[in-house]
Amino acid sequence: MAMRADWIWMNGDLIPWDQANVHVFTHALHYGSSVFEGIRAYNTPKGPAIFRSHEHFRRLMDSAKIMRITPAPYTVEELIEAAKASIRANKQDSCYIRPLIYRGYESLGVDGRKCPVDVIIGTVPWGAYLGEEAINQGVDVAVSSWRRTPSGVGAPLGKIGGQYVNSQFIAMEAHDLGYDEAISLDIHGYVAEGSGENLFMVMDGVVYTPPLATSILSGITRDAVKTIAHDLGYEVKEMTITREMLYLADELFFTGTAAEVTPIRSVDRISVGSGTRGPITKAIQQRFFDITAGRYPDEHNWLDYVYDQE
Ligand code: PPE
Repeated sequence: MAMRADWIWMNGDLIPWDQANVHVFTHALHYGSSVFEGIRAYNTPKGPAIFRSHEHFRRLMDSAKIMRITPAPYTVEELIEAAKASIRANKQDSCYIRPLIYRGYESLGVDGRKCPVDVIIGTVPWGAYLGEEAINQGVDVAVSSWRRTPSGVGAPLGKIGGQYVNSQFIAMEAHDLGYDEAISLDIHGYVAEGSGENLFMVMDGVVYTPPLATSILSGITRDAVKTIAHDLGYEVKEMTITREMLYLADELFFTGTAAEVTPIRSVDRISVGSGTRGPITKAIQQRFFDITAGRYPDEHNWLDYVYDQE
């Protein structure tokens, strides 16, 4: 069934889902001139809470700046309020929030800056990205034959619609070959990330993740997981990672808003460690899910409640 909700926020108003349409000459549809976010709101004992709302909407503004959609038509605070209004209107306990800023309908031509800037925020149900089972059992991945779009060709730090053609190549190839997902390498052959997730590696008790300069998105879950790993007493390092390190790693896992923390149990059909979820992955997952469920104290102020707290 199609992903949907009753109401969607569009250009300042909450409107019925089925009325949120665009013209087929919308610039973004032809040229990928859009920027977006993916954010989760979690069900907690104090009602739905948006995970790291400010960081996500600030990154949306950063993407807009890279895409030369300036000035942004709304502030971070206005967009957070709009997302909350949509969650309330849809009576959602938890959801996936998809803000999208895009060049609308005016005329063709690659430089779309004559086209209007339109903004939507949809809040929709979305379960485990790589399947419920994947959270416990892990996923089987391959190293993609597609390289990640490098900086200077694209702008990997921007979450820009058109750049997700590269992600689609990576994901489609992986699925056609019978894998759940793939790990892309950057243009130099160093490990970058998944099609829609950042990557972490555990080796001899140390937690590693590739640096921003390896053509990755600056993931907000990546940042949260670095903090959690540190809180749990693990050493966390950014390190350039090579393909064969993936084969020798004790543990590997993906992080992302949609993927949350998902273990990787094999790469190129080679088992990662014991071939099951590793203990450090499990501990990090547990803390992540405890915080987002409101079961563990929100020490880093990551939860933004949708309803006013007494
Ligand atoms: N890298 C890429 C390329 C990416 O798209 C995402 C998010 C991440 C890393 C992780 O970033 P963060 O969510 O801030 O931890 N991918 C979004 C889109 C998924 C989709 O299929 O759409 C997401 O997870 O919401």
